[in-house]
Amino acid sequence: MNRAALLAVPLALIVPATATVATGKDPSVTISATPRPVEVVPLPCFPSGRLTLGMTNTGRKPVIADLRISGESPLILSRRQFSSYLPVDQLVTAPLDVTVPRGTAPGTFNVDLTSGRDRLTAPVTVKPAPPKGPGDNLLLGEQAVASSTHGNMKLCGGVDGNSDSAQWGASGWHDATKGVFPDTYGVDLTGPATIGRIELQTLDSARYPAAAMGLRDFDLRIRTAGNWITINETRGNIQGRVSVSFTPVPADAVQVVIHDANDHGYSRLIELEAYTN
Ligand SMILES: [Ca+2]
Repeated sequence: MNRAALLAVPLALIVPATATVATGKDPSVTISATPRPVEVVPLPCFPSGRLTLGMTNTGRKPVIADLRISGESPLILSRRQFSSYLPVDQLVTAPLDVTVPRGTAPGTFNVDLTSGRDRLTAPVTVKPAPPKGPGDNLLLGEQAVASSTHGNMKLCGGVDGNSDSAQWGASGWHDATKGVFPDTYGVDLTGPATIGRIELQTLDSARYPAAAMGLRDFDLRIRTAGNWITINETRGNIQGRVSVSFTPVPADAVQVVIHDANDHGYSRLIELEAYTN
């Protein structure tokens, strides 16, 4: 055997090993989903059910894995697939938002998750919609409408039932047109309601007091039979919570028109509420 042939032997042994570099389908992926069950409320702006999907590669080599997602009717899923590169033994996660149409009756429905040979069923519990009687907040979870919404905020943040300024980042709304007014935020109701009180919570925390960052000048309006009626004009506000009572009127929409904020920047609203009495 000459020198070249001796060198060739170990090379030939290496080749089969390098040919088995990770491919797409690995049976060693385990699926996770939390929480189980996840709860949803059948209103468009009520905080939706959010599942955190996870895949963990329990094999010996990195893989690219696909998680296929399907849901029982009437569940509406924000995604049908989650694909990711998976290093060994590292949980990789992605959110799955689950909603149901307005009027869906309470019950439990399943989301099915499949990746390779692993399968997981994540139950979704549909809760009853909150009551909308005379003493209840008629705007809670209803479809919000705004002139604009900043990319860091949620359109639904002003009607999600959370009026805590400390959770402003997660549960508030502000517009996307810094220093430009007016801005509008409101709710289109699905049926006529009688409204006699509107409450508004603007940003008001120890760090960001209303007098520095809150809504300053604004009008409260109600649409009745297609016509907007201004029921209140507030100017120079420095309060965090503003409550305005008036003779109840039939309403099919409620809106706040913001003309200025105390920092002259954004229109920051934590919660808008409306009651019959
Ligand atoms: Ca809120």
